[in-house]
Amino acid sequence: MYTTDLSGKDRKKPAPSAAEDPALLAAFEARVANDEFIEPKDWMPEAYRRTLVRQISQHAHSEIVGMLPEGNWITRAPSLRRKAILLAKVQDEGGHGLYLYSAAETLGASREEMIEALHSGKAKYSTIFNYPTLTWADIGAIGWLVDGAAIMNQVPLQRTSYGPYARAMVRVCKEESFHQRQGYELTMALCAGSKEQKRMAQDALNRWWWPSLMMFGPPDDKSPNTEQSIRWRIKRETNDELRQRFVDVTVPQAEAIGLAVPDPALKWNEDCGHYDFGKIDWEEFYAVVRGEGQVAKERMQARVTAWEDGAWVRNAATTYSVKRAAAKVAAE
Ligand code: FAQ
Repeated sequence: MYTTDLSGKDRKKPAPSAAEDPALLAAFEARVANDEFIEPKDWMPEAYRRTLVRQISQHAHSEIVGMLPEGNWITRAPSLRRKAILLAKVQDEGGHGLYLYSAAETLGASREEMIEALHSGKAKYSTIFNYPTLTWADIGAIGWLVDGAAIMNQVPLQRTSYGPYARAMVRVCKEESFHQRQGYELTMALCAGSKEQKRMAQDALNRWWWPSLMMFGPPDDKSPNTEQSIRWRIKRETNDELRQRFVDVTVPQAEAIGLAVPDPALKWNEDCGHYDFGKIDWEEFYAVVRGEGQVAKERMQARVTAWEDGAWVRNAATTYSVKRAAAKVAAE
């Protein structure tokens, strides 16, 4: 039920519409090739618009669902300092979701439609948020690895071809880079602590490493959207390129604090100047995408409950804004 189906049924493949004017299409492609931003009122191919709505709304859902694994630890943070940091971080993720929903709305998608697609299981969100946070060290691992992977993927998106998405990414990346550092700092503190704390940090790295590599999406030769998205400069780099960069940056960070990356095949390759790494379990990735993640049901139940419990707030805000507008008109 809570699936993010990859089977292809009901899938709207981006394909140029026969009705599209070749001159408009050529002008659009020239602007993209020239690295100009496409803005909401500009003409764009329908498949470009659909691809963006898909990617931006999935991204927004990931930010919102992504509040849950860490939100789970706010009441159990070990100090007031850590609690304040975690509260601020989780709130930032909520803010990212809101910018992203707004960016998708500029393409004609309604907020209700997007939320309904998430709650019904039609829309995807990142696989990473279907894993449980078992110990306090997981909060460090999420900041360090999950935010770290998110930044690696999102820095190039500051130059994505759709203006509102690119501009949202500028602020998101600034905040994500703080998140990454707080996660690494938390993990460093555990590694410099007792034996048991260091063991917890290692255990968290063991559990979050491979799912973090999966965040970048399927390998390039199995990624149906990459080629067209690169052509339209929606994506600026491929899934495999970004994944490799993440491994190259993160392995030395683990070594610096005395943690071992859980991959026996990991080896620096002098010839190409990158780390070689072991095989990713793509069966696990596709199973999580299908909705079989360890805590997928709990995640979606929590979102649906939050949406239903928050109905009165949305109603009150709407009623208040209608009243204010009416009072303004009456006063004019
Ligand atoms: N999970 O052809 P591709 C965060 C889907 S934000 C689930 O390669 P594409 C912040 C994909 O949608 C994390 N589904 O697709 C935070 C596609 O679906 P389709 C989210 C996945 O779009 C931190 C199908 O597989 N970031 O963490 C995943 O070209 C801490 C085929 O794949 C973004 O969304 C996955 N991991 O490339 C919050 C960034 N990977 O066509 C709280 C923006 C792929 O069946 C705490 N998105 N799929 O509908 C992107 O850059 C791209 O959409 C990719 C996928 C790279 C994720």
